[in-house]
Amino acid sequence: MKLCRFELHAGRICPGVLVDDATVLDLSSEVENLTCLLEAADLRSRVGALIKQGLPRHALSAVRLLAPVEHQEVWAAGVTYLRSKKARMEESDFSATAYDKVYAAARPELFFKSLPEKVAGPDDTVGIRADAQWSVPEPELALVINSRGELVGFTIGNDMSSRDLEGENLLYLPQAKIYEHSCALGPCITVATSETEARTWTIRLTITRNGQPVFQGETAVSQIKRGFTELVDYLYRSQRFPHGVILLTGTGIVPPDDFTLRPNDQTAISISGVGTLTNVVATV
Ligand code: DO4
Ligand code: MG
Repeated sequence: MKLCRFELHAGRICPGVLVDDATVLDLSSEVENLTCLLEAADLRSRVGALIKQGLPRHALSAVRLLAPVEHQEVWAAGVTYLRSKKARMEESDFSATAYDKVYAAARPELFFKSLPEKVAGPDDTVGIRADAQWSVPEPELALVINSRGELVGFTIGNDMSSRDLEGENLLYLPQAKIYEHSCALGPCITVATSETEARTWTIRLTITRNGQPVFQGETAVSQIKRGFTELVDYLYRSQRFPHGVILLTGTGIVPPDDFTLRPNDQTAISISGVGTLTNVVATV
């Protein structure tokens, strides 16, 4: 079951279900927004019943998919894959041991990533900082969690990062991670799926320049070091999320050190079980 948000015509934003690759079911007459559904005690049966109701359907080509986030803050976990730890230790100097230590520590790295209204959706622009020289996308499985701390769905996240800023000094992490268009989510939220199932999924990244692929990488969700419940548990320690929260789970795909994104590059992140999130790069 894949939930989405879409714009039907200017300013009319609707919650929906992706029925297939070409059709979206319009839930707007029955449900106020996606958050109401994500908060439902019986999400699977609620969505199942809505699908059987004969609600209006639209061609996907006639609507614009939006980031599947409403009032949820977006957070991110870091250094959860060996690949991320190694790449970060290589790019940094005096802070290299911090990555080593956090990879092994009981407490994960968790950082604030984005306000919901700043998140880019499918086909929107993702940003590279004008004052950075080394920018990469970070393709990540994103957990969708409700206000009760229950993991209710999965989406795709892009944790855009300025590697030179982070590598120069770990205290620059907020600037390397949080700037205009630095976070993208979409195209939908897969619900009624277990962590066990999600751990069988593959994450793929393709970066295209002038129509040609310039980088392709792949990882398996099973390579993540930490359990999803463990990450959620730490995030909800001494903190409430009244609207729920989205948590990116870290990257396991890092392009080679001589690669940096350029304006007009296209990033396509695919996660089996969710779909593909495509964006175009621009300097911000
Ligand atoms: O430690 C800095 C950020 C790590 C991160 O974003 C990742 O591993 O995905
Ligand atoms: Mg990341």
